[in-house]
Amino acid sequence: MKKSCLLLLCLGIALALMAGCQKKSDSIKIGVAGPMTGDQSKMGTDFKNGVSLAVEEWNARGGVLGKKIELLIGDDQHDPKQAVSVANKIVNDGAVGIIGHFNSSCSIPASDIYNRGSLPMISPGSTNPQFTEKGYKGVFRVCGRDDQQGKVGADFTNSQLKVKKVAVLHDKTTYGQGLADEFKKALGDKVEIVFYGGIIQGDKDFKGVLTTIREKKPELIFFGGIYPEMGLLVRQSRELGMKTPFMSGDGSIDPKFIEIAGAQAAEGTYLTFSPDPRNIPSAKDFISKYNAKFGELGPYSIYAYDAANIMLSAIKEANTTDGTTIIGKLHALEFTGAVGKIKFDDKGDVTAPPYVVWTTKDGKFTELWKP
Ligand code: ABU
Repeated sequence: MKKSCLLLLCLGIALALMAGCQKKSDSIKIGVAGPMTGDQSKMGTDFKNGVSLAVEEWNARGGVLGKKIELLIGDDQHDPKQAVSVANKIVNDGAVGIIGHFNSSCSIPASDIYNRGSLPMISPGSTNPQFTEKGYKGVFRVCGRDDQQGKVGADFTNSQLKVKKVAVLHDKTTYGQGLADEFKKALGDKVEIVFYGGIIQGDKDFKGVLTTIREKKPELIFFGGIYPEMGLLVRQSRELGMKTPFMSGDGSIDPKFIEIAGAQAAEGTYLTFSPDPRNIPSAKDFISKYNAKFGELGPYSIYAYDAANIMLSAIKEANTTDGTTIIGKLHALEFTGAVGKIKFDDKGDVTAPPYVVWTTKDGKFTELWKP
């Protein structure tokens, strides 16, 4: 009697496991990870929206490899430790590709986890050079790199602003300090760096450091960091009566920056970023669909959308969910997305990195200068 009960129990467990396996193979899972909550959640939400629009379109066409695509959403809260936990969970939950993360300080440690699982990752917005310098075959990004971005900012400063005294500030993160250093290096030695230093990400009062900077009389303040701190820096500098223009990178070009700084204080800020998608004919269809579903486009929404489409195209071409085969297809793919042609080099960087300089005018971002 005891033996038959045990047999029945084993049979039940085996059936349950089989049902689990069956359920697992019903869909193809794609991860999307970034700061979904917290002060940078606008960027994470932009990622999620762009990727979910792409997935919705693929599913309407029947999915990929004959299966529906399921989205696994990971919230790293722009915390490197949390990013590693998120990466482990996404791998364990059976994702075959990942779109993310946003912060370089998250993408870099998370790439160790995805690489171990032979899982391809495409970041829409991690720009620190180190991200693609680890030699991982499965690491890609559809944005440019901070050595390219910093140089464009410096070229603009030297050729257009022609200033001779610059203050360089950063948020001590992989991205922020990395970009500030690339900008400073590319400025060359004809420009005097009258201040160089870091703030703490998450702090709210920067009047101390701004007062120190004011005493040095810079003609430009460069900030390597993200829009929450950039907004406060610009607002508080104006409250101190400072008129010095600011420059920053792609991490600050979000409407939240203008909202935090105030339109008047933000006016005339310079920002390096990719060209305006509103001027790219191939982006029109995506923009109108995105606007109808989610409202205004975020800076990285279109890059997340293209990253998801590239990943799904590679899975389709690979005709398998095997990570190594998908990675091979990603390296070979010549993709035409909403932002135009995208092709990866051996490192996983885009072969044509586009950086231009934007400015803020009447409370809006507008493209100003092309190198
Ligand atoms: N590239 C903008 C900020 C994200 C990052 O690279 O950390």
